[in-house]
Amino acid sequence: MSRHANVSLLTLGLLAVLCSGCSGGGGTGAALTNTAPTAGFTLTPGAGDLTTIFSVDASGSSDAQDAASSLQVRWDWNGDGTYDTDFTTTKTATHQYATAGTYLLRLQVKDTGGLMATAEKSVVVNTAPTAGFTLTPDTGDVTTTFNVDASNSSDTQDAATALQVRWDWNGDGTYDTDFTTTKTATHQYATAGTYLLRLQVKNTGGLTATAAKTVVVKPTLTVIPNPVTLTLGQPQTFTAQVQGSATTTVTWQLQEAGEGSITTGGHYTAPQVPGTFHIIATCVADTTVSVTVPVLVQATSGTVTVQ
Ligand SMILES: [Ca+2]
Ligand SMILES: [Ca+2]
Ligand SMILES: [Ca+2]
Repeated sequence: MSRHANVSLLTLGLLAVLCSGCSGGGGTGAALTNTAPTAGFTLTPGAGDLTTIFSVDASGSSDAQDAASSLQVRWDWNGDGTYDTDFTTTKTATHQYATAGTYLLRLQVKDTGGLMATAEKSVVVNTAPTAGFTLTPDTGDVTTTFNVDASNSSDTQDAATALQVRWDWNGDGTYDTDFTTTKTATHQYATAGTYLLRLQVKNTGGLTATAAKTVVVKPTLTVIPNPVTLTLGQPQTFTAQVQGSATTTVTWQLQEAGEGSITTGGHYTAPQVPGTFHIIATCVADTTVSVTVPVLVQATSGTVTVQ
């Protein structure tokens, strides 16, 4: 019993010493070991131009001892070491740059103990490129290969070779090619129409510019037969083939009025006099598209007299 009591006393004494040391030392240690906050912020957008309002948000900053809400922040917009705002607990701010360039945007965070931390992000303040291109030809038909060349696009910061381009052939707002540094491209249209051909140019800062040109694509018209040789009064049916248009009808007319006759269906009857006449077929879809067929009407079938 006596031995047990001694052990208990010894244990109590030891615990008392340990507790006293722990509790006293722990309290003092917390006060002395304030640690610096951790600085972090988001920048939106990461690049822009002189019209861009950049938003920063340091809400992601933290501190082991302080609530985030009690941390103070300030900003150096241009990384020159001079903070451009006062310390505030408001973590969000906006800034617009007056001059193009690449800036080191710096955040400083201060905790309630006065300890600091900084974080930085690079921000590119760019100017948009200038978009320009040539279109050759600007009028054609559904068999035409149209050539575009955006080589005359330019940028203040980037070499022309670094600029990327893409094309919207039909102006529907959906770009039909991927971005590429190759400035030339070709396109052929399957359907006749007037299209707004749009170029978009992107510089290395991600800024874009567009340019557009109107391209006129006509249907094609083929008349069979063409040309043709007929005898006096001989009938001939002409066939018109329209490509690139939903409306495939044509109108028929004689260039030399009264010399023979032609129906709306293209059924021609040669005149009773020899000579060279012309049939004109015109697209209903586009009256600027027509084909003139020479018709040689001979007095005697199969006999040609050469003097
Ligand atoms: Ca702290
Ligand atoms: Ca500054
Ligand atoms: Ca398109």
